[in-house]
Amino acid sequence: MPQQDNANLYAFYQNAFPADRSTTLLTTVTGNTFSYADAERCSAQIANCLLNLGAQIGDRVTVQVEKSPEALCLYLACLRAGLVFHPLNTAYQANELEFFLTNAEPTIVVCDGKGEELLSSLAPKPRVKQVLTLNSDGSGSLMEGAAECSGTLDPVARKGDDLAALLYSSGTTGQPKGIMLTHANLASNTATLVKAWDFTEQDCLLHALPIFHVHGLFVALGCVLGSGASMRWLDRFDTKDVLASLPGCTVMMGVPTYYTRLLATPAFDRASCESVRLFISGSAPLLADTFAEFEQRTGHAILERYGMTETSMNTSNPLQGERRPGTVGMPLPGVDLRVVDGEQQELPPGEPGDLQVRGPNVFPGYWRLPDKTAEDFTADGYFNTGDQAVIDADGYVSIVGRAKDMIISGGLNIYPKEIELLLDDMDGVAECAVIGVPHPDFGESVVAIIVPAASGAPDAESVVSYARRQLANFKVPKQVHFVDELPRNAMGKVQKKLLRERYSAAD
Ligand code: MLC
Ligand code: AMP
Repeated sequence: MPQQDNANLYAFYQNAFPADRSTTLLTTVTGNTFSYADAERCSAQIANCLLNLGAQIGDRVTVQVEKSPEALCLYLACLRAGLVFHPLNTAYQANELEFFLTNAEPTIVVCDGKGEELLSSLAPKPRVKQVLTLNSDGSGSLMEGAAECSGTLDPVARKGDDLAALLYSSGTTGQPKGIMLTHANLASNTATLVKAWDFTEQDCLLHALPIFHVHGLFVALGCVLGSGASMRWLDRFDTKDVLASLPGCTVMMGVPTYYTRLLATPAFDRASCESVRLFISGSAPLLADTFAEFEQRTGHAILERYGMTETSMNTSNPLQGERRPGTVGMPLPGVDLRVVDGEQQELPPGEPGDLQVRGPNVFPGYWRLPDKTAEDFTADGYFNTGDQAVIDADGYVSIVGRAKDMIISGGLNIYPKEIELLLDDMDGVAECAVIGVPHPDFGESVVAIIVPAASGAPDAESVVSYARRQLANFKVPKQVHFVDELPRNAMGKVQKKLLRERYSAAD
C-alpha cells in the first residue's frame, strides 16, 4: 500500500516530524535528550522485536510501566507494527490487573521488573506469548531484545477503522469496559487539536502527565508528535520540577490539580511563565476561582477543554477570543454536540440536559460488548457522554453535572460502584455507599459511608487497609464514616446527594 493511503497513526505523526530528524523530541529533568531520530530508531527496534516474538497485526500489547522515553517508544512501536496498545495505570493491584489481562487477551505483556512475577502469574496462557520487562531507566528484557533488532520499519498498513489502542474505563456497574480507539479517531482529533491550539515545531510542551490515559497519551503527545514540536519530559508532576522546567516551555497541559498546586507555591509567578504562550486544563472541572487566581498571578487565562476516553476531545475554549471560566468552550471543528432531554429531544440554548456527541473522534464501541455499545449510541449515531451540559446562546458549553455516578479525583475517574462492591464483601460491613466530596487538592475525594453488620463494625483503619490491598491507591477512601442506615428514597435508592451534602464539610 502506498504510504499516503496508510491510515496508520504513526504514518500520520511521521508526516509532521521535522525534516531534520536530529531535532530534539524531548529533554528529561536530568538533561538527557532524545531526538526524533532516536524515537524513530528505538520504536522500530521495539516494533521488530514484538513482531519477531510472534505478535500478529491486531494483537493487544498490555503495558504497565513507569513513564520513560522508552515507554513512549513502546507506544509508537505498537502503532508502527499494527499492534493494539493497551496501557494500564501503574497503581493497579492484582485483582484489577487480572480482569484487564483476561478481558484484553494480549499476546505480549510489558511491565516493570518489580511487577514481572505478578503479571507472569496473572497472564492468561497460552495466549500471552511473552512477559517482557521495561524499567523506568530503560533497562529490562524489552530493550535487550530490541537492541538486537533492525532500527527501520515502514509503518504497517492500517485502515482508518482498525484499532490503534484499547483503554479501559470502569463503569457504573463496577465492571471495566474496553474502549476501542481507531487510527482514524486519534489522527482526526490530533489534527484538530494541533490546528485549534496552533502547535508548531517552535513549541515546547511541558509534559508531566502520565502516559497511560488519554490526556497525556493522545492529547499531549499527539499535539507534539503531530506538529514536530518538542517536550520537557517529567516522569510525574512534581511542583519543584515543573517550576524548574517551565522556562523555555511554550505550552503546559494538566489537570486542575496541577494548577492549584502551582498556585499554592509562592515562587510561582509571572516570571516563571515568561516563555509560555498557553496553559491548557482538562479531565476535570477547573474551578472559576482557580481560573481567576491564575490569571491574576500570571496574566494567563487557562484554556479549558473537555473530552473523554471514548471521544478524545470534544470542545475547547478558543485560542483567540474569550476563554470563559466555568465553561469548556465550543465544539471543536467536525464535532457535533447536542443537549437532549429525557425523551431524546434536542433542547434549545440555555437548557440543561444530557450531552451527546458525534464525529470522527468518537470511538466505534466497547470491546466485545455490543449490547453496551448499542445502549450508549442513539439511532442517528450520537454517543451519550453521561455528562450533563448546557450550551449558551454563544455556543459555549458548560458541564453542569453527571448522569453517571463517578468521582474525578486529581483527574482520575473513580466509579463508586467498584468500591461499594468490594467493601460490601468485607466482614463487618452490612452495606455501604461511596461518594465524592470537594477536596482542595484533588477536586473531589472518595468517602465511604458504612452500615456495620450486626456482628460488629470494622474500624476505619481496617477498611482503608482492606481497600488498599485490592484497589489502586487513588481509589482508596480518604474518609470512612459509620451510620446506622443509609438514606433512601421511596424507590429504595440510596440518596447520594443527601450524603454528599452531609459529608462535604466533614474532615
Ligand atoms: C495520587 N493519590 C491520589 C491521586 N493521585 N489520590 C486521589 N486522587 C489522585 N488522583 C494519592 C496516592 O494514593 C497516595 O496516597 C498519595 O496521593 C501520593 O501519591 P503520589 O503518586 O505521590 O501522588 P502525586 O504524584 O502527587 O499524584 C497526584 C497527581 C496525579 C494529581 C499529580 O494523580 C496525576 O498526575 N493525575 C493526573 C491523572 C490524569 O492524567 N488524568 C487524565 C485522564 S484522561 P497514599 O495514601 O497511598 O500515600 C481523561 C480524559 C480527558 O480524563 O478529558 O483528559
Ligand atoms: P475519562 O473517562 O477519564 O475519559 O473522563 C472523562 C470525563 O471527565 C468526562 O466524561 C467528564 O465527566 C470529565 N471531564 C473531562 N474534562 C472535563 C472538564 N474540562 N470539565 C468537566 N469535566 C470534565
